[in-house]
Amino acid sequence: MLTAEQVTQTLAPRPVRFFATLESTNDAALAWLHEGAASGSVVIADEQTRGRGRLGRVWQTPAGAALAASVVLRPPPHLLHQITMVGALAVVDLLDGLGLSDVGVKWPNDVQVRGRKVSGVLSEAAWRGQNLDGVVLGIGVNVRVDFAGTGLADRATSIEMELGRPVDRLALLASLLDAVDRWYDRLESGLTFDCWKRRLTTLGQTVTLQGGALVGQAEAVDEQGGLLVRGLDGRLRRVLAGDIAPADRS
Ligand code: BT5
Repeated sequence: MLTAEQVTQTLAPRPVRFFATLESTNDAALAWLHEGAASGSVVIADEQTRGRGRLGRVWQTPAGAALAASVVLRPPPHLLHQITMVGALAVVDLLDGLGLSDVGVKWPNDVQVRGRKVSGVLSEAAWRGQNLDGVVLGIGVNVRVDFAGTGLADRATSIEMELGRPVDRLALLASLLDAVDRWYDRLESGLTFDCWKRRLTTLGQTVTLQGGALVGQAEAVDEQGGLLVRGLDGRLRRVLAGDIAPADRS
């Protein structure tokens, strides 16, 4: 189990709110953002009871087995769409740093090892009228989640399972947040999009989107994170949010 003392000491001087159990770190971070949290402030939970994926889906975070972190960021509005890329690239760095191979990003927000999902990223923006107040970058990473016998057994994995050895969750958390800082600080450089694109495993694949309404070839991505799909009719369509099948059956 992570404890508040360990986490706050390890991450100091970063402002931290730690919870042994919480519904969702993204909700707590959004509330803190509205209270005026500084950019870089982070909410951590050892366990989430109502972790959220996209489109109201559930993200599992059992106690003692994963990382669940939500970072408050205050980017300029034109870079908002790249915050999810920052999260995915931070996880990729973490996994590369552990020596894992076959690490890639499945559009738009899954980080996979050998084609299995080890991490998910959910960014949620907060607006004040027309103005961007900030964004919460939520990252979930499976460290030793046991998916055996669950519906996710054949498409989710954990770091320890892939590495075949135990890892220190606290050290991983610190490395993950350092990586978030590094990619966030580089946002203005224009590198983020190129690096994210390079790690995407989706380009060139035949994809099925929108529940089968769109089938085609994933040709390209744009700087907003949109996916350009060449349909069977030859037309190029842009998809901003969605899931691609068959690899994703969520
Ligand atoms: C995501 O959604 O992948 C974004 C997940 C973001 C989770 C973080 S944890 C910290 C922060 N606080 C929150 O409440 N959320 C964020 P999506 O692409 O919609 O994928 C969700 C789907 O992934 C589910 O429908 C399942 O099929 C699958 N799934 C659920 N839990 C998983 C897990 N632990 N590992 C792998 N796959 C999982």
